[in-house]
Amino acid sequence: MISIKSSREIDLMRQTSALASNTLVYIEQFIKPGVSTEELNQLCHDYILEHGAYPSPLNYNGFPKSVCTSLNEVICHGIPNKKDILKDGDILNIDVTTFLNKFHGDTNKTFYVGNVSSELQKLVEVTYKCMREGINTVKPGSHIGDIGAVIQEIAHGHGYSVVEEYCGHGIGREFHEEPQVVHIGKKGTGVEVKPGMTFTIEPMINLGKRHCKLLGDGWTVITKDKKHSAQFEHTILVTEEGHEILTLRPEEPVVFS
Ligand code: EYF
Ligand code: CO
Ligand code: CO
Repeated sequence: MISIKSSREIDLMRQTSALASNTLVYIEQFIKPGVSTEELNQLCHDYILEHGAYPSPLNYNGFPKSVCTSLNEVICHGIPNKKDILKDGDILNIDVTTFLNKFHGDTNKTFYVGNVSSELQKLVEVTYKCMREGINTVKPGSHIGDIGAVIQEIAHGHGYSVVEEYCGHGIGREFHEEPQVVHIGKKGTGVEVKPGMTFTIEPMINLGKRHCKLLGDGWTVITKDKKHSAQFEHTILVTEEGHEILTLRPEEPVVFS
């Protein structure tokens, strides 16, 4: 069942999503060579608690930390730890989900650590474009398959691959609700989009092949070929007119083309 949020529920979704977004803005100042992903996790954890919320990933299905930190060849669900020390040239995704007033808001961003090669900058820029063009398809009467179709076209057009095993998702009172938002697809297929739906779009784009490998810790997903992967994520509300990006940061354009 796909939940359609009431105007009161939408207001609560706006509040939790704004906090998730603000957490990414806050953490950026600390992302530099020499910092550990454990320190970044603690800073995010404290910030979220100070704002009256709970970090949704902590203890979710047994996940041990408050945010996911996915470095270089890590695709998603990287576990913050003391041994992962950022170095010049890394790319680091931080994925934040907040639980505030009984609603979840979910967003992530891939950050540059110091000076990043032009090859990796291109991967990150194209991944952002994939997410924004996927979001641009969303309006009443569009289909979930339209999102994946656009993402796939852009990524493949640049010689990149799209991860198929991990998806965007409905979000609200639950961290993960229906529908699944696959990042590949065909235009006009899948669930029809309706006002009041809230879901994430979170494409994971690989420099090399699409295949993944789950590490022995049971959480961390890496690229099988050990090449870099990038990701961006927003929580989206479907409106009568089109959509609203609930986790938009001040640095981002409202309209992207
Ligand atoms: C076998 C987790 C559970 N799952 C999803 C739990 O949607 C997310 N990010 O945008 C998302 C974030 C997290 C998450 C953080 C922890 N988990 C991970 C891997 C497997 C699993 O269940
Ligand atoms: Co997320
Ligand atoms: Co998500």
